[in-house]
Amino acid sequence: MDRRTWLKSSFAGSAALGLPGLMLPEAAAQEPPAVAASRNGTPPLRITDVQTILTAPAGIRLVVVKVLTSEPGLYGLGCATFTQRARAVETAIDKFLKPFLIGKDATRIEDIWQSSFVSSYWRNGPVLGNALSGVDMALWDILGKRTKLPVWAVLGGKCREAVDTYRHASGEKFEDIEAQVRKYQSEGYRHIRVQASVPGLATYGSRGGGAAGNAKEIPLNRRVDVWEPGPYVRLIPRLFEHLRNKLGDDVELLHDIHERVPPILAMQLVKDVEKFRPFFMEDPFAPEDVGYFRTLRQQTSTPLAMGELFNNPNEFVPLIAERLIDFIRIHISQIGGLTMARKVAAFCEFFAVRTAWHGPGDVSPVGHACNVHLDLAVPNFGIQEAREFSQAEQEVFPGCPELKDGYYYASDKPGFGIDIDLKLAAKFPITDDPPFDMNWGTLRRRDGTIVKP
Ligand code: GCO
Ligand code: MG
Repeated sequence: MDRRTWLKSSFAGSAALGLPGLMLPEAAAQEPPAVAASRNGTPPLRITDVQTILTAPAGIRLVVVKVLTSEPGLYGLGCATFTQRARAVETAIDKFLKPFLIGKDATRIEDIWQSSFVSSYWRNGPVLGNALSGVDMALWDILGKRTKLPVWAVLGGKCREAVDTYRHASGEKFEDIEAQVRKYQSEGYRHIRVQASVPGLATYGSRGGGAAGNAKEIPLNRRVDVWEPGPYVRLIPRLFEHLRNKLGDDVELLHDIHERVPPILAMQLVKDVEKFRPFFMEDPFAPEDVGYFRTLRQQTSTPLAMGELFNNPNEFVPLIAERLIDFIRIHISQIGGLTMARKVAAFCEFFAVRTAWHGPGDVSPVGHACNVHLDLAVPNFGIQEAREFSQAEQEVFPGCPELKDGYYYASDKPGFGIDIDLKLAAKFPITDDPPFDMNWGTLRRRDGTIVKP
């Protein structure tokens, strides 16, 4: 019996179950009156195209998706930015998701998420997660535009008027970092992430330091950035001490360990800075070492933030359910977009975990808009990583979230309130040579051992 006959036979009984005419995919045209009535005269909204836009107005490879519909002029935008593998995400969308989605009902956001998620059989992971996110966010943007509501209203309305943010201060000299913190305070920021570079070492989040094998004549893929954890974990507590002595307690200080040190040293560092009351210490461990959180939690009450590298629920559900972290730092497009992120936020609520979505330069302005709309609508909002959008970004993406006095403000326009100028976006093509920033995968100890970046 071929599949079609089997389907027909297995659904034949649906009437008996009171499911009037459960439609087979190709029977969509003959919608049962109930379904047609539910659209009260509005024609079915079909997906007519899925376009992938790669642009780099700030020199960072961004991937944005535009979903077009059967309603003239109605389209949505979504972020699918995995900057280290931009072309791979483009292929996943153009070659696989697009043919799977054309003609489908654009209002069925959850069903499209679930069916796209399993359409590759093997699922989760950064490439497929970002591809799905681009489409998913765009469908929420469309729903907002169609209902003439901002997405924060579609999600249940505002829990606050604006979104508190944090910015990055970094440098080699403590005085330089202190000066940056003071500058941000004068601009209204209350939360500042502080990163210091270790002289002679390539330190995360702070230029300076040094890299041995980086002479220009060495091919990019064979360059080496030298890193040693010891000097770093002994330096950061001194940085916090300096800043607390100079700035007092009124400023919230954050720090990103960026999973770069052996777990036991990360535990030492998190405990050593406890007396300086950091707002949170981020990514003490790599996703592969989350088992250490149970031990760390027993030994310190320093707030812990984790998650930008997560793209599988099995990575974050146990950490949240066991109350082993305090802030979830997920990069929303890595987990498939808004449909999944709003569930993560709701799940976190039951365990007093607050949101702190990933928000650096390799989240597109569309992704930032999505972050902000969700931040406004969830009760357990914690803080939002922010960045100032460059002039070029604001021109390519009219409607970027506004940043004022340390707060992000979302637009009241329908959808995410952000658009894209395709002509202008094309003026900032991404570079394919090299295909990604080769400062990932080049970090090594002095003895040449590779280090997680
Ligand atoms: C952060 C992150 C970023 C990442 C970057 C990777 O906390 O903002 O750690 O800086 O390293 O997004 O591409
Ligand atoms: Mg980080």
